[in-house]
Amino acid sequence: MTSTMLQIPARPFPYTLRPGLAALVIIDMQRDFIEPGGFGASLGNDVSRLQAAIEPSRQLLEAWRKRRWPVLHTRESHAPDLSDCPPAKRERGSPPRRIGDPGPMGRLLVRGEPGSEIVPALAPRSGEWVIDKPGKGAFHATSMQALLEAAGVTQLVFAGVTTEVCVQTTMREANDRGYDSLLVEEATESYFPAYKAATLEMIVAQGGIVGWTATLADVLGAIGES
Ligand code: TIU
Repeated sequence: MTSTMLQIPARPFPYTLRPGLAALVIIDMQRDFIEPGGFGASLGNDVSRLQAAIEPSRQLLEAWRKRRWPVLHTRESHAPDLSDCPPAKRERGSPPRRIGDPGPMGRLLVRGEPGSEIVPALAPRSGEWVIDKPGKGAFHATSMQALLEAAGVTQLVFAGVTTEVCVQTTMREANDRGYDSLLVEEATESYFPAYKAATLEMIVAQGGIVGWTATLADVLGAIGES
């Protein structure tokens, strides 16, 4: 860990990254959202769009790992008995398969099932935090805040899916808890391009009301990764 601060060109203004105190938070890069036959597909989405976020997220992950900076992965998932899944979440709408129903990757959004796993390119390694979360926000009903506080993490750099659902919800939760949050543009994706674009704008509006956005090249360049 070093105390030298790094300036990342960002919107709405440069982001000052404190090496070692900024965790990379990769939201829900699970097969259930990215591959056919999972939860995202059951909601009627074209899941192929989300694959674009894998390689940029992998480059961030590699950069953080190389520097031994903290990394946190999240998985939206439920206990096998669905005791942590509010009926309102399971019963909403009329999807062909609901949370907990069997599919080609096992039971949808259930912990331990193949679909719940993070895609192989981003698989967590030992020493990295993995948070299973029942909600869209990663702070809700998890140990995330306690874990970050215990480690002295004060900043969060975000990647993952989907931009306007779990990523934005978690960034807003983080903002209210005092974390400076930066979203890396190419490392996040949505099933709806317009919603991704709108979310990036919402984050930086009003002087960074939620946080910052930056390009992958600007983040990697600022931390010395060519
Ligand atoms: N449906 C959708 O866009 N997202 C989710 O349900 N969860 C996450 O964003 N991870």
